[in-house]
Amino acid sequence: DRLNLGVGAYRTEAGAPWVLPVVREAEARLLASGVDKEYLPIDGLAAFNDATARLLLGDASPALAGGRVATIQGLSGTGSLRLGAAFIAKFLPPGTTVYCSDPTWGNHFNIFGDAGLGTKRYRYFDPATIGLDFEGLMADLGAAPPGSVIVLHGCAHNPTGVDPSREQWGAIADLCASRGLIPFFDVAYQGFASGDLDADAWAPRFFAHEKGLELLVAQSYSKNLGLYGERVGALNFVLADPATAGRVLSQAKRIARALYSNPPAHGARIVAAVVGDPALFGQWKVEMATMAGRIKAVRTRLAAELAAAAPGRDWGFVTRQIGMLSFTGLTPPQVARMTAVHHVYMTGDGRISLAGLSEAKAPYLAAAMADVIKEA
Ligand code: IK2
Repeated sequence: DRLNLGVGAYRTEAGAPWVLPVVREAEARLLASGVDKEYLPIDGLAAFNDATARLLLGDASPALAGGRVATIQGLSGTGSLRLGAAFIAKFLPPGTTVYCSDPTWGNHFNIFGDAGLGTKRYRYFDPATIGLDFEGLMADLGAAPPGSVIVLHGCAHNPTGVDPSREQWGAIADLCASRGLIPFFDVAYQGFASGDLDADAWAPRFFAHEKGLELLVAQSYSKNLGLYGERVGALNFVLADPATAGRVLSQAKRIARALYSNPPAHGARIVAAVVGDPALFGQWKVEMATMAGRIKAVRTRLAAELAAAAPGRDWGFVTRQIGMLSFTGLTPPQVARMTAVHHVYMTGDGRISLAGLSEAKAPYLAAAMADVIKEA
């Protein structure tokens, strides 16, 4: 009955990793076409960069039409964030601080810290409601010095699964505009969170198009296309004018040249093949919706099982949260008991990956959670 809910990677209902059939098909086509193993250009595969920027900003993006976007292929989400961090460290004024949500994906602090940048936290999660501490967030960002960089999770916040509402996003965007803060979106779950590529890119599109903000966006294809080990992603800069976009791309390439010379080709070719072919693109959307749908079904089942096993508590947060991760609100001693007694493995902060759970095992997890809550 033991459960590994620590790893943030998709698993099937049977608990196995899943190579998307659309990826297998794209790879078969690539192999048949006899692609070579030559280096890519420093900024990556042109067809990939075009596809990834359009996926992010939409086909009708005024920023893309205006030539105001600089896109460089990166080493998945992590490497794209790291490239952006290096750019900030090199070109923004010394002492520029990067604000990350409290809590955030732990690697954010490594990424920005290793680039030599100072980091601070802004309030995000309210343990009392297992929801967003919106007032704390606005107060902390409102106190950030102008020119600070604000890391925002585009959708499916890791680790909490708690996202701002569209109205709240609007207020955050207005604050960034009025205070001169620079948004840096981390988009690691586009299409994987809700099953809809456009819905999951709403926030960065809104900031860029409706509010006219300059911003950075790191993208990852680890989750939505299941390309974890291929390391495919991108860093996008949305800028005020095409001349700036040209200069920024040129400087980003200089940084990439020194860090890793040029990015890996295989995963980028898969993305370009899938997005560039209407049939494969349609198939990807179906397969993405399958993953998102399974996780939603697991959430629904777990919430029902928890309500039955521990009826004294409000378990509504399980279905309110989005994406594959859920902050359970379990304390460190409760997490320790989950592992020691029930063999349920999760991160020490009480985060579980619902991708590692099946509907069949939801009753076991609910019973274990009910037990540790009772004990504490
Ligand atoms: N940014 C965020 C917010 C992420 O969640 C991830 C992926 N994290 O992996 C899941 C986990 O927490 O166990 C990334 C960036 C980086 O993804 P990539 O694998 O594309 O570098």
